[in-house]
Amino acid sequence: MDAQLKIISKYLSFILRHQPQAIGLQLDAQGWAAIDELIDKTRDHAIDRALLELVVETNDKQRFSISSDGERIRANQGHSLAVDLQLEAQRPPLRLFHGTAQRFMPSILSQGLLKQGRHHVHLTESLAVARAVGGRYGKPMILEIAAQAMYEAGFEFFRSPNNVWLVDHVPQVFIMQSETLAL
Ligand code: HQG
Repeated sequence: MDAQLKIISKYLSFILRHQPQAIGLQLDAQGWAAIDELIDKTRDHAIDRALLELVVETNDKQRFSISSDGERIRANQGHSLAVDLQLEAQRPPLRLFHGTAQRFMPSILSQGLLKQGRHHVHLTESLAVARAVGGRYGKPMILEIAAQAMYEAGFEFFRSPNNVWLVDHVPQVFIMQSETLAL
């Protein structure tokens, strides 16, 4: 991703996931912002419609969606704000991965995976993604989650449009810490 697009993506993540009020923007209950208003209120960053579309299209993790009428934009996941993305619960694959830092392990093994500041615990089908996510906070550790066993036990799983699996909490019993997955 081009450096300028990456800066704008990070800025949009901040606004659309966490603090729209920082620029006086209001999201609706499903997390959508009016594009014209967003462009107007981010004037200092000189984001026009074409640049916004480029950020959305080229984003490495497909973090944003534009509504089908082209008028609104929202983050696909990762919010700390209370928004209802209206995702449908669905059956997850047998296993999912979660990348974390090795230093969090004692706490994770006693409390399970908690959503911390976000809406959900984030899980992925991709080992490579889990490795990269875990590496953001320290020496990475990849956990294997018995997702379907959790589902059978009644936990609801959601999948964001950019393929992040979301769940409220992962109790310890469903977490497998494989030596071969420790990096
Ligand atoms: C850890 C990125 C101690 C958890 C990625 C993680 C992801 C615990 C951190 C998305 C814990 C929370 C989210 C416990 C969980 N004790 N630590 N009981 N339970 N943790 O950033 O999953 O680039 O809120 O392992 O791709 O790292 O932003 O969550 O290390 O999808 O689009 O607490 O962010 O996407 O950190 O990352 P985060 P995450 P974007």
